[in-house]
Amino acid sequence: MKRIATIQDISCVGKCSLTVALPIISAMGVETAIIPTAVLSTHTMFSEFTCKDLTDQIEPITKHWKKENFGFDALYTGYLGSFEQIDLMKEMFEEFKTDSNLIFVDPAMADNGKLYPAFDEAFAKYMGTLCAKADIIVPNITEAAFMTGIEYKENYDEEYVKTMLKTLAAAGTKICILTGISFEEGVTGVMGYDSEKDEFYYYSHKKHPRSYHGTGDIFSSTCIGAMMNGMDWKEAIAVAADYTAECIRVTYEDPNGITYGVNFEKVVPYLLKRIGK
Ligand code: PXL
Repeated sequence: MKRIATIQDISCVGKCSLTVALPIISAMGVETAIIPTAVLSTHTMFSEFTCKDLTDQIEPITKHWKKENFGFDALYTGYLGSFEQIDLMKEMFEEFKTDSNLIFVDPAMADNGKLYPAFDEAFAKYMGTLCAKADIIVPNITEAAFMTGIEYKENYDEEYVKTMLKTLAAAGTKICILTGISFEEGVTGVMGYDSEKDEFYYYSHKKHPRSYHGTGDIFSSTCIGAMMNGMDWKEAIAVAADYTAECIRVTYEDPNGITYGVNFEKVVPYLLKRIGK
């Protein structure tokens, strides 16, 4: 059985970060070790929330893991709360990187042209230095714009997206994936770039008329889960995009649906079928 470690916060209500990563990746048949970086009452898009920072637990946990000789087929970081946590992730990558495992970074920090409430531009740039150390990254256009310094645009063409991907890759990442890429009305998708092969790949699907919080985390978790199931990055982003879109569809079609996240739980059977389980 494959084993990964994912490092991100627990938002107790909010269906994002660890509360989606753990169930989704586990359901895909992959052992999922976690390091909670903070415990919040909800994600930060609510008007108020509590937050207990757990930065001081990260090093003791990784030290113990090292002592036990634990190894991981992938390390996956999501929402991180501070420069110090980014530095600790860099150290963790050094400690746990092998010739065959995968470092996967989702720089979860912004969307729709804006940084999440807890962050500023300096933090976004610093997250870029963590992305540079990853094998695969999955920013949206907003996050990529903040990290590269390329102007954020709502309307763009293929050239803009390809330039963004090449700029991200030039910083050091092998495979860069941009999420939420739409070139036409009613259609959205993801575009990836493999810098070693100098190869682009775009996967698109119907765009649903609503967006929800936490879907980036669902995409990332599914993507790493699919890769741990032997899929290459192109197959993995297609599965992840389809599952995320299904999660959105069932949520807005639910007359009593919540608004702060998606009903990803309902669509787990679809996901397992999609990966042949
Ligand atoms: O889904 C990203 C995310 C994760 N964790 C926390 C968040 C957010 C987005 O706002 O606030 C705490």
